[in-house]
Amino acid sequence: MITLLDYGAGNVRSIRNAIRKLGYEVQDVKDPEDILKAEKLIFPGVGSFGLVMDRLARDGFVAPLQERIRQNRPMLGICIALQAFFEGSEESPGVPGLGIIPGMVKRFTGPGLSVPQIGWNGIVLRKESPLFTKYDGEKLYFVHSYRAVLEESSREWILATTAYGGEFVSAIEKGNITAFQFHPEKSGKAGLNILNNFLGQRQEAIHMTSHVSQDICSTQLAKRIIACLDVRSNDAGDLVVTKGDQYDVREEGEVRNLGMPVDLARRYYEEGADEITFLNITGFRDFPLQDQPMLEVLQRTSEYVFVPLTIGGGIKSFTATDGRHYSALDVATEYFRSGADKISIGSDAVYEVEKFLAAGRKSGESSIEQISIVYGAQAVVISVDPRRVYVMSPDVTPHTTVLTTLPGPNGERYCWYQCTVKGGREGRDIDVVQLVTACEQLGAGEILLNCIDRDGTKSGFDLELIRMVKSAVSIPVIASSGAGNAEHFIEVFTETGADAALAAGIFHRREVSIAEVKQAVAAADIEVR
Ligand code: 1PR
Repeated sequence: MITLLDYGAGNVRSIRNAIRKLGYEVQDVKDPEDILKAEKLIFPGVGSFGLVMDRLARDGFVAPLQERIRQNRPMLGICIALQAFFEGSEESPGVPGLGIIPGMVKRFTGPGLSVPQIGWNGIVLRKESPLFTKYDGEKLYFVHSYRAVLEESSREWILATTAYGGEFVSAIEKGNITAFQFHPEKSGKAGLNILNNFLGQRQEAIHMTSHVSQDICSTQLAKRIIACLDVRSNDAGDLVVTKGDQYDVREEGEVRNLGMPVDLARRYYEEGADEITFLNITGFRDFPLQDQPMLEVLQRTSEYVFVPLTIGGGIKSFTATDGRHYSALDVATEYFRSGADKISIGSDAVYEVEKFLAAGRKSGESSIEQISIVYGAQAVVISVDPRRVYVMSPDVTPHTTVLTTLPGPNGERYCWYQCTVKGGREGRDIDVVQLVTACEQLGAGEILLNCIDRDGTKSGFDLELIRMVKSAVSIPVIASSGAGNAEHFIEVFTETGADAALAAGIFHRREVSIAEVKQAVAAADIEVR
């Protein structure tokens, strides 16, 4: 029996599912004494440092956690839980951590560094640990903007380090107490093995790993390959994966049906997808919390898929038919509790940025701000649906233009990228640079950059668009729309610096497999998992 400290933040369904998949029962901490009584305790951490510490303090969990650590009783912390061992974090000034390890957690900084770090990176083990039995050096999934820095005072705790804009502490361990900055429950089979070692570990039977290294840390964050599933109800009312050309998903009146969402997500997980994204493409006109099938898709997928899941479509505030009001945060919370690691906001982000630009200041009430404050920037993706608007000269528009190698229908050599809402149905007077820079200021952690002109065309990613957005923000950018073959992925990584590349059609139609894409990208000397 494993005891889980669920203090009500973020996606703890995935860790529950991972524990169950490995054959163990899970019980929850109900009151502070349970923390000391538990045989094995898992302390997951999702959200911001301040929020996690406030909730622990509110529920009276801080002292029992400190006591359990002092007693050296088996415990595994994940992500923010590792950071909570320190005295505090730059993320939440003035909020005390557990204070077990001296020092402060600091934000990633560095020229050209995408922050948050999102994706698969390696670890270098600095000492032996029973939790890394059978660990073969695989990359593991990280998602964070703050990290524990290496300091002499924390040396006895350091179990592993990772390089990202310098070396940071990616795992700590002392006796029976361990914590990871990465998410084992989201790190595929490698992560499940590590978790299994903790769950099955008996103190008298410790087999040490043989991978300890004293070398300088030289791990590298991989470029991610993401499979995207556009989901909607077909005319028979079934939730299906669909895909169109330039956002038109119908063929002779019928919605194209490319498979069932849970089955396809499982297939992509098995084939090595680094993440899975679901976009509920008609979410903008539905009441998302009444869309039970979509929540079920997420819940069922998270039983089988142990890489990050993003869900988008319909994340906005709304008033239900019974008059009850739901905020965008309420909607996002429901998705996180159903197994999502990140939510993606499309139309609502455009409306919020229009308000932000008109007011000239943050309101604190936008969906982006509210979700980011509670769940952290890394959980908030902005899905952008731009289309090209051609102009003869940059002077004729207030929008940021590019000199394009693909002139417009009348020979126009410049274009700007107009943001759209409602699945590309309506264009707004806002360009992609305005949108992404404002979203970054409001607290978004990642950009999912589609392109209506390229979507479904298999003609390659819009490199001009991606370069423009990549140079405008410091948060990670996922290139999307237009992948037609493996070379397109090499091209987008070498020519734009995109952090990840997403595709739909070629994977659904089995034209190119995820494994083939990864082999080709790796052969071009680009780091992949
Ligand atoms: O506005 O917050 O409700 O979110 C709606 C979401 O649904 C947005 O993320 C929007 O991009 C998406 N969406 C809406 N309508 C469509 C459509 O196709 N009719 N899909 C749509 C957009 C983009 C990707 C696609 C890639 C790769 N599709 O999902 O999978 O472009 O495609 P490809 O590799 O085949 O070229 P809200």
